[in-house]
Amino acid sequence: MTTRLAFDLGAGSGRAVLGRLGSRRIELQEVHRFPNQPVQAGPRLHWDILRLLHELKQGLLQAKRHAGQEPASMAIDSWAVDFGLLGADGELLGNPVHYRDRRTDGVMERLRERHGDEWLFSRSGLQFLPFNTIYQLAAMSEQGSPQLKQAQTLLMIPDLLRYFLTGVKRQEFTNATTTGLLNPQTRSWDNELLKAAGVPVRLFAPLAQPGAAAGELTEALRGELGLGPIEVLCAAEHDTASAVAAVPALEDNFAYLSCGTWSLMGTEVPEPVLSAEALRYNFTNEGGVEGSWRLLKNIMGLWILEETRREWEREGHCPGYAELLQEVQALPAGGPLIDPDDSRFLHAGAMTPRIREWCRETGQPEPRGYGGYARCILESLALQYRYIFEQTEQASGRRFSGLHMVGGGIQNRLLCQWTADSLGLPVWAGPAEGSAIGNLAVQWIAAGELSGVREARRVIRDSFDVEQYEPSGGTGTSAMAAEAYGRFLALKEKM
Ligand code: LRH
Repeated sequence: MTTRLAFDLGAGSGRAVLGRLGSRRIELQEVHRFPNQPVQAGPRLHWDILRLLHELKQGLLQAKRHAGQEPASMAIDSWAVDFGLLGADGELLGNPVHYRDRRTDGVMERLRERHGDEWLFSRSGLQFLPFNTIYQLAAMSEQGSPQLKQAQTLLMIPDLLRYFLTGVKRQEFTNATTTGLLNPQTRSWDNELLKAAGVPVRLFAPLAQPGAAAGELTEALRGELGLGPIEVLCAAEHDTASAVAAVPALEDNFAYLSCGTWSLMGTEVPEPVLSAEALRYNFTNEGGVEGSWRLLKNIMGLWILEETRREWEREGHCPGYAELLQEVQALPAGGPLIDPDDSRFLHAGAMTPRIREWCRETGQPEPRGYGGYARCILESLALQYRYIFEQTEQASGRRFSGLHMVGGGIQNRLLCQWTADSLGLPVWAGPAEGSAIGNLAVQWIAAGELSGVREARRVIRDSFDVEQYEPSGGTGTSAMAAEAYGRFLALKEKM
């Protein structure tokens, strides 16, 4: 049985996962886990890219130690939209900047004004999010960035880390579809969009598909780590693309929610949906495995709770997760709600003042105590899931009989239950390691050990527990869930 290695990097942590594929069964072994801590340096919020490279090296060593030999292949997936720029000599010109940095403030608005939403959306198929790569690059261009002037190659985060390991520069397709610079109809970089953003065309090369070969570990690195050769592949390098490839759905028409720092909700479609409705709802089209597209929306996700907990930690006390959820459950329904997708919740920093502000502006009482804030955030998320679920049905012209949830966020069982209650439909939760499994699945498909995504999903379904949550009180939304949703919509209207 061969072992293969997935590196899955999230906005808060990363992991190295060994995968073994037996007779129609997958076994996973997490061999290394590490924090991914952004660093504020002067005015800029950065990713600590060299630390991440260091952790990848540790992961490679741990993989060999656990498997007793080098894995047959490895691939990397990570969060989308961020990148590094290389100079003519192949050196990294600057430390990659975090998508939550404020350098893009106002940039998207200016581009939308200048070119119009219809034009931008019809060419890129992407939802308007201020941190999309196109706006990050436009910000650099507007500011006359010397780095951008010097740059010869742009590499997205997994491309860049893979380049550090192999010396091979390849831009991978699924992550490229999150930039806002790719045309989903031609499936390649769009020169008009590049021109509109003031981005040099020379930074972009033909794209590599998920599963494509991307070199081997360099000899220097093998010497440094004492490792033999390891084949390096492109995964579906956007973590959401990997996560959705691992949704254990057996039907073609299904709704998913990839639940982590972000909540990504949508459905898989054979062609990008560039309709007026998709634009009005601000949906996105992101490229997936085997030519599929994800019609989806970013929902602010567990980020608000994670950031609130960091705020409490800075203040000296934060209840543990289990304790916090107990407090949440002890509180009565009918407490204050927020719109989790209000842009004020996007940036890092203290969240509770922003939550209080939102409550004040909408005439609601402030949340009280740790449990009050956590309840407000989680209940609002579950309600926003229903809101976007209904929009997904409308934008895709489909009806769904339930929702597949994957990703680390499903460990929050209360959120899964409230999502089922809010939708009035079953939720199928699992697996939690969606992105790492999808990353491995692409490697198995590339090696001919699985025939394609359809088979991969079947094997994933046979290998991992999927927990079913039924709406409390039976199918259909309960009176309580309906009341909360009505109140939620009325509050959104006010803003
Ligand atoms: C989730 C994710 C999401 C992007 C965001 C930047 O990790 O990749 O799909 O929109 O990070």
